[in-house]
Amino acid sequence: MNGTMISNTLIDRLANARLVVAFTGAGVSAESGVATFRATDGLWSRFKPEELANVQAFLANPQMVWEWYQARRDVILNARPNPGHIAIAELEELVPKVSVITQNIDGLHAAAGSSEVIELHGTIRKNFCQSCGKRYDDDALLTVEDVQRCGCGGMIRPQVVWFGENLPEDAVTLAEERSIAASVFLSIGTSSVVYPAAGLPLIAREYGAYLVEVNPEETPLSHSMHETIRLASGEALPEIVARLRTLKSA
Ligand code: BV8
Ligand code: ZN
Repeated sequence: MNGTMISNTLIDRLANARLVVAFTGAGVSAESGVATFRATDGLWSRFKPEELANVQAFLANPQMVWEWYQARRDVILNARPNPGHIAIAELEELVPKVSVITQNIDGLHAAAGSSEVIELHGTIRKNFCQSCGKRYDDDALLTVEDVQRCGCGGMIRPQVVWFGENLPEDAVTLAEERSIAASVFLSIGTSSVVYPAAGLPLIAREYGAYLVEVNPEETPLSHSMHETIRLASGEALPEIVARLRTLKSA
């Protein structure tokens, strides 16, 4: 089932679902004004991941990497959940269990009211010391211009997963469990190129989930989907929730 149509099959599957996974990437936050990575106006269009989102870049140019994150924090800390985030949270009223597995670091799913949010790539709202691991959770750090030093002399960095770094083990374990148990797995707003996150939709499909892609553009996983919805998440998700609500109230 391809195209912009939202099928009755999907609505039926959701109506009978035990567990629905919403797997999200930067696209779900695009309508909140948060730039994606790989779209033409995306964050990576001016920079390359290897230049910024990795430890070597941070150690070589700590101030440049810190400033890049502060620029993103300025946007993210003023961003609001959009209708796509809100629809995912509302799904919890209609389905026994909803799990959000996100690659995003902006915290907008929690802000929208989703109760289970697995942050595979960390969060931009927290920091820690690159050398000793000490956590620095105070919000004051989210707006300081210059990279700060820990008492041990190490540099303080955002609590995000950089390229070449392992994902948080507990997050990966729970994300895999949810993907295996999913009745419906919605892959929303992700270019499906970064691993191991991009492997989750395939695990879900292997264990029998109905696999759906919500993305205006094709991705390398489009051909593995049972259904692709070529719409923005802020348009498709509220429509899916509205149709599910109608079916359940009939
Ligand atoms: C790991 C956090 C084990 C920081 C990010 C060689 C050496 C080392 C590693 C590798 C290697 N080759 C491959 C790897 C693995 C590597 C990887 O996958 N690389 C890719 C690029 C090939 N992965 C890793 O390194 C991971 N760690 O493997 O550890 C290990 C250890 C040592 C050595 C080897 C392996 C860590 C990956 C996490 C990196 N951190 N971000 C930060 O945010 O600053 S990744 C970054 O890209 C994002 O966090 C996001 O998670 C990821 C994917 O981006 P998307 O979210 O999909 O966003 P994107 O812009 O790409 O796409 C947006 C989509 O939305 C588009 O499709 C667009 O059409 C759509 N869209 C736009 N508008 C809308 C929309 N959809 C719906 N509605 C809309 N309105
Ligand atoms: Zn330290």
